[in-house]
Amino acid sequence: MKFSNPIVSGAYPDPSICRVDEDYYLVNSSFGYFPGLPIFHSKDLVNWKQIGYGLTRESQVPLFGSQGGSEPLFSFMGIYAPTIRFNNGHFYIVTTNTVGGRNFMIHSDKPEGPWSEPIYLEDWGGIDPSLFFDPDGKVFITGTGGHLDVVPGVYQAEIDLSTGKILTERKLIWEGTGGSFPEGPHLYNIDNRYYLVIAEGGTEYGHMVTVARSDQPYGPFEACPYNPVLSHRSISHPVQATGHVDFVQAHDGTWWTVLLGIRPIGYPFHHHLGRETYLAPVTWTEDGWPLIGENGRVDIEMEGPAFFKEYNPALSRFGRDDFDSNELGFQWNFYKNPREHSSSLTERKGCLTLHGTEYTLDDSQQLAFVGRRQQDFDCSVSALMAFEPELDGEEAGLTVYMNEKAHYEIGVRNNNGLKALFLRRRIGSLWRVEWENELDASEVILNIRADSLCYNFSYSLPGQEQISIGRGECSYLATEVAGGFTGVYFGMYATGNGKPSQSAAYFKYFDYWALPKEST
Ligand code: 6LW
Repeated sequence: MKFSNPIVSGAYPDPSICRVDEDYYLVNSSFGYFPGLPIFHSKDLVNWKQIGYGLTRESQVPLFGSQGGSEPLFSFMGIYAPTIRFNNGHFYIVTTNTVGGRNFMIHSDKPEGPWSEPIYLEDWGGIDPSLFFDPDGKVFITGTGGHLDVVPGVYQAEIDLSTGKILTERKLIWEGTGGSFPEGPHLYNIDNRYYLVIAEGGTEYGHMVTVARSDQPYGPFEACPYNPVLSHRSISHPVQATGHVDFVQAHDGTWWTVLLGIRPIGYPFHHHLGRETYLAPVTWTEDGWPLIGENGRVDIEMEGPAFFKEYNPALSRFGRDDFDSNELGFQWNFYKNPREHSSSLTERKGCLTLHGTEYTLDDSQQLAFVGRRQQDFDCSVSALMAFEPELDGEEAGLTVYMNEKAHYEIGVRNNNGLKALFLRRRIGSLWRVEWENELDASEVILNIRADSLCYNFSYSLPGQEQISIGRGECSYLATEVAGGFTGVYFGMYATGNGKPSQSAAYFKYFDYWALPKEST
């Protein structure tokens, strides 16, 4: 049966996968969002349900801190490219927190968590760490990049799993085939040979996957004659930038890979939903090399595994959250570790309450923000908000948030004593309130309707019709313009604009619906 890519849409890049009998587990990068490391479960490689997060406590993942240096964008920092593996009854994830620049490992016996405190790898720099359990009992860490590396390439050493101690010299095992940024490596032992699978060309339009193999875990590695075994560079295809794979052998013996890809629009290409997770078959040549997809191409529609029978409608990502539960669903993220008491589901029953901190959406800091990824080009978002901003500067609303330098808001604020509804856009150093009007109502419904080109903003007072107040182009929030590694989030936020807010914002519901293409 055919399935549709991406299998996990929206900003879920750098996928890593493992299998335990007939259960599959997937993890993605999470950058500056909290909780970190979303973990998904599947029985058929196509239907994925989020079951938890690897990083749920600030002690595991400090994401705030001083920006330092002349870094132009801070929000792309945080949790990068994890690897998940299962060995001997235990799950392991190894990853990098680029805020602080350290690699670490967490473990758990239950993939849904809770996961352990981080075990920091004191002598292991760079990014994209991976674990490999050798049949002879040794455990290897493989990774890339980092200021310690004179030569860009894939580095490897033995590691003590319980302490994180690096036991042997860090050795360069492969430089790749000459593409930029050899990264995202994973080592596998397949039919008694060691296969090293990496990404090259950077995570943009030159992205590709190359393979090498050896009889020994440290090489010498022989490059696959069919490299790159995956790349969409320079081809006309709705999916671009494919790469960063992780292989899995399914319980029926077939081979599959997860990978990241983007769905760009316009010309020149730009994409704003971030890098998403795709699935593709892996087949083996007679001379023992893996090929990905159809001749190195991965399509939107592909033939699924034989054990994929149907889509599970219960996994729909659409609907209303009326905040009746005492815990946020897995779709929700904070931006950075949330400040204590900045959000609550119990303070006013049936509402998400936000208390603005001093930070604004222009600061890559602990602002009061609860958001979810945009996962569909054509979609609508609405939230009913009750907010009485008593002091000048206090504001709350809905944001279409790419990063601290690229975001659009529809919100309510106290502007010199006047309660006003506004639409504001920030694009790089350009910043403008596009529309503002006095609001004489205690509750307002804020609406965003997206298509692949524009966000349309409107509001309504309960029981009244929608009033359109303006629009903002998707292209200015695209990665190609805004930078970074993430994708657009729809967020509820509050801020005191330089001082903690005295007035709470109450969100009574939040809707997220996909729209049919024609209706936008
Ligand atoms: C990740 C690197 C990459 O560490 O982008 O696509 C970086 N590849 O492997 C951040 O996602």
